[in-house]
Amino acid sequence: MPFDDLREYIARLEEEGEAVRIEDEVNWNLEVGAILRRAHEQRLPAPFFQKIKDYPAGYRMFGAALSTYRRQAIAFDLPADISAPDLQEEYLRRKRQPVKPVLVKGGPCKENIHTGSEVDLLEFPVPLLHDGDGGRFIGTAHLTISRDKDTGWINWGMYRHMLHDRNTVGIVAGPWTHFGMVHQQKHELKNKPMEVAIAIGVDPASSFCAAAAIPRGVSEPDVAGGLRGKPVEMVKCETVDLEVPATSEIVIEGEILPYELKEEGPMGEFTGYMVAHRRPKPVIHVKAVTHRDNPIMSLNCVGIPADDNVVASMSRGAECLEELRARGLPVTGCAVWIDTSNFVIVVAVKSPFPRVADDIAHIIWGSRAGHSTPYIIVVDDDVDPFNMTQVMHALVTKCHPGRGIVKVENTPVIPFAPFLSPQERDIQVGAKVYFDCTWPVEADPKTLPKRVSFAETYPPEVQEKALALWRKYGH
Ligand SMILES: Cc1cc2nc3c(=O)[nH]c(=O)nc-3n(C[C@H](O)[C@H](O)[C@H](O)COP(=O)(O)O)c2cc1C
Ligand SMILES: [Mn+2]
Repeated sequence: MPFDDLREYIARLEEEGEAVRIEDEVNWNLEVGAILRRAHEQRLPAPFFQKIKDYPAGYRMFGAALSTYRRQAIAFDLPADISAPDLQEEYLRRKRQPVKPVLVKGGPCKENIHTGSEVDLLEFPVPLLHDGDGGRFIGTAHLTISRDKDTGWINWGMYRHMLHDRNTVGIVAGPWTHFGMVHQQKHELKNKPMEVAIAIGVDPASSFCAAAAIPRGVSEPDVAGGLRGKPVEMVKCETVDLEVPATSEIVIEGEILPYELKEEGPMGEFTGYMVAHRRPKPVIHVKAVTHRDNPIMSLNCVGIPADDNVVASMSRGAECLEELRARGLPVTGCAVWIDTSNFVIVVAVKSPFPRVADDIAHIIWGSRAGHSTPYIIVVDDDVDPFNMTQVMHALVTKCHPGRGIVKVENTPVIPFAPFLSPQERDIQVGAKVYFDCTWPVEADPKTLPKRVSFAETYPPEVQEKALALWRKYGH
């Protein structure tokens, strides 16, 4: 059965040993961040903080909801130990069967309604996550909801929100994101305000869709319904023309005025560095806040992998796989390694023609899911793209250090990459590279080096004998 809210999901994670209740009082000022950071880095259970300093009993915080494949599998009601490729295939299968949300009259998110001068975002335990952050961040695991009024396209994304004061927050959405595009093209350039809703603490399928690499024009709520096999129940906002999931823990409604900017950041980033400086960013003026009784503030403390950016690891790999298959390329797997801050995509292919790696790299860079990937590795189909050891072996043995490494310069990049120069970050132009680790298909097979391994070097009967001997000796 799909989870109807965050609370049901946390209860299931607790049963599976994937979440832990922290009963000791914790401070929103760095302590919550440190405990969560440790959990992300060590792959510890998701912490569910019960008592927050300075806040009333019942106001809780919950982090790392989807930061492992295991938790994602549980979120989709799949066996927790499903393999990464099977998880991708199931995601793609369900995504092909979208289910539109349904509008309901009311819901738990309306248990408390504050509008106008009653709005006070400091009512909630907003964390200072990293020492050096430019402020407390209220949006680090949430849905930022917006609409393209020309087409009706609803977009959910996860774009960070720094708290400025009791009724304004910032937003950082890259120009390559769907929010960034609609904000710039449909609002700012037309000098129009843009309505926004932020839903914090939602059911896991919806939360997944905010951070997943879902193509342009596709409404994330429809995909969330598909992933759940049941529509998401939505309620109308109080002050803006948008809908939010009825079971959201906290809802923030507001609008962005054209060209209004306020200093924002910095913040620890998903690359494991703090690269971007404090910069002027758009501001959301909050018109209303609604919340459940005893709300749960969901959060991430991004940095060295792995936090909820693992949602992007899984979905980007899946989306690229689908995109490459749609072009008729015999791709057998597509992996984004979670330990690489999603900077590496590995594609396994049965090469249909010489230099297919060049086509693969450019198709990935031309897609929403793969656009910002600085490193692409293409391997033959006998390599498991999820197996870092196998891929590194292929890289150092099959990729020619001259011909096999192909750089593209003067290309759009995301500004967070720590290796970029300050100037490159400013203009968001830099370089990307692909590594062709496939044998040339045009080569005479007899000229290709033969691999030396147990599975490939010995006749089956000798292998069987060796295995039997090892079994006898307990291995
Ligand atoms: C924890 C977390 C924080 C994120 N923060 C941001 C952010 O501040 N700005 C941004 O542009 N993308 C951020 N992302 C990535 C976007 O959520 C992701 O690119 C998503 O696909 C955007 O939705 P869209 O494709 O509909 O634009 C974050 C992702 C996660 C998991
Ligand atoms: Mn989108």
